[in-house]
Amino acid sequence: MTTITVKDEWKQRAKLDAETYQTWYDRSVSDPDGFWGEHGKRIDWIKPYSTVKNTSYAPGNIDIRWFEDGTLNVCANCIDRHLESRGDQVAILWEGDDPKESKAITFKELHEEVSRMANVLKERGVKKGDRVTLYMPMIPEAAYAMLASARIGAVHSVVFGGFSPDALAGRLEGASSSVLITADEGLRGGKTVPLKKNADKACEIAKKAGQEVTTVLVVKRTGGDVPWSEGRDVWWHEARESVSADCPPEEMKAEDPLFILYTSGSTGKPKGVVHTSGGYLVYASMTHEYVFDYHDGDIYWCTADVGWVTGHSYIVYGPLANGATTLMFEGVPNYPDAGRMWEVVDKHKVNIFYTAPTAIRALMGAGKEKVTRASRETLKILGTVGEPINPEAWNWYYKVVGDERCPIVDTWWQTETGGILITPLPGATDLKPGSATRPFFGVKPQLVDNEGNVQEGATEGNLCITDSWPGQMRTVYQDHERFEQTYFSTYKNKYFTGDGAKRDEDGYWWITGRVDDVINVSGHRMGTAEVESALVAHDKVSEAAVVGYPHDMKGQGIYCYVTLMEGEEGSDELRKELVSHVRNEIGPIASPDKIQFAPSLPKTRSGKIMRRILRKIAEDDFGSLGDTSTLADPGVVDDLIDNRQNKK
Ligand code: 6R9
Repeated sequence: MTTITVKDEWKQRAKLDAETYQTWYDRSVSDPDGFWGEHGKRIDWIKPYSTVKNTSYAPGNIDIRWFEDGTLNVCANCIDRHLESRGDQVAILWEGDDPKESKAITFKELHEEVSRMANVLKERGVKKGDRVTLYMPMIPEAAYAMLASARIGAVHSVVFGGFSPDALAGRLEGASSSVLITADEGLRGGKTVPLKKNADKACEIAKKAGQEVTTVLVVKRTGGDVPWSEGRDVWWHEARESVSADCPPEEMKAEDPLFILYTSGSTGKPKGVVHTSGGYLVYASMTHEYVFDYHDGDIYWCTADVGWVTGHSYIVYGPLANGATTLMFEGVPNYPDAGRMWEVVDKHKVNIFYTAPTAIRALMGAGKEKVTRASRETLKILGTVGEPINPEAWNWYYKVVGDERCPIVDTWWQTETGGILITPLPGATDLKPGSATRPFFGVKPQLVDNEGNVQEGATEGNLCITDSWPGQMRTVYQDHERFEQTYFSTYKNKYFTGDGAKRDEDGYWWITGRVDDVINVSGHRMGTAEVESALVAHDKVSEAAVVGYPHDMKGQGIYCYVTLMEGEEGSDELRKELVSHVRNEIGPIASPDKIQFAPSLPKTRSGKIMRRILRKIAEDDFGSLGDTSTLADPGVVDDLIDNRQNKK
């Protein structure tokens, strides 16, 4: 196994070296109050906190509070506090889908736009604690809307612009949100996305379910024709003219919610993950500074979408709290061609670049020349997130993109964790391709076996975190019981991540992927249960079981076993129909890759589907099916094998 030791150049530039990392880490876990009490001061508080950590993982009493008696405003921390020292510095550098389009927004301009949007929301009756839903393309107004909500103490819920009207409706209902911010259309890879049309459909569906949306604030992006509902719909470019450019930030408690973000789990509907204000911002800004070794003046680019947590913490909140210039990209990596990313790097002189393994794998396939035609000389740090990175992709990223000059930070974290938990620090951590390496400050990872026994030494197991960190989610929106059930009931007194991991002889962490029924398709998290319920909603389907299988590009692909209603015949046409049905129900990211029609599914005598077997067959690895004797009808398996869709 290759190890890349920290290079002298990295050390010279870096804020932290290996020794400091160790000293800080030891203190962060032995004296969390002292450590975080000090680092909590990195952001501005209106009223300083006097307590730091007050957290319990005790069964029946999951209670997580940080900096509890302090007050602050997250938006003021991301904008106002920089006005004096860097008002004319660029805050958001926007690169359009079309390479000819870009713009720069300074902190002063950001302050004005966000204040105006906050006032428009107020004018429409939005108050502290109200939920504002966003369904936006990657344009600066998406960040304005998040920050404007934070400014007035409203709680934003961003829904990825690729989700379907149904999915959006479910999230509007879930958050009882009566205000929606969207755009006429999005633009990605030269194609338009009908956001306003989808939003209208979603509002209709939500209304039937009892959740009326009374304001739809619409940003004009493409100028395309959109349906309009008088009284409810408001154009942002018109509304901004008639409000003041001054909006004093609301004083918020550290534990007041900042946002809800829906994410997939192994069962049921997506959960509303709730993050609060103080601890979240301390953690997002601190990880942004040290993981990316951010220095004043660096141009920082995270390619995520604001619809995911990475966009929240590492496009908007972390970087802006640190006064960074954050690049926001509207387009896709392969438009106009697969050299776009590196062209943008040169164009905007990007120093820190953060993307997903799936993008790296796709660009790898397009060949070296697309990379080498750009100089990339400004790059200093490269990062990845979202799924395990295979060593081939890691090496290509390191050698071809970074010319072996830039450390790679493979950052492991989750929507629930708010910020990065396991990662190298440039200048401090020797790298091993494919390993997320070591825990960040305050993070105590642990491996347990399926019975919950703690595993010591170099071994493999289920990844838990034994104590709280400031960026941790606080609850599932309006369902604290589900919060406990999902994360704290499998193994008592610890947070269970749902991931499997290995720890090697050097104490390095290697994330192996989900051990629950969550699959990770191109870095997008999805519950197999969600895809199953979309499938059975089709009137020709009686039953469905969905599993992931290894996919060269996407990391995991979606494999569906479908049992049809009596009298229905499986055909390629029906396959297509089911694919488009799932896309409509959830969104294009959930498109099934393989559909196998199965007269029946392998079940235990108590009726439980044996997914272990289905996974093996989907992987074309049925030589090791294990014990099938508990099946109600072992004969089912032969038919499944004969008709498998992934024959090698
Ligand atoms: C930030 C984000 C979380 C799941 C997580 C894990 C996988 C994320 C990873 C990684 C291996 C990494 N994951 N980063 N696996 N190495 N560096 O992606 O949040 O969308 O909630 O997904 O993604 O399986 O549990 P989210």
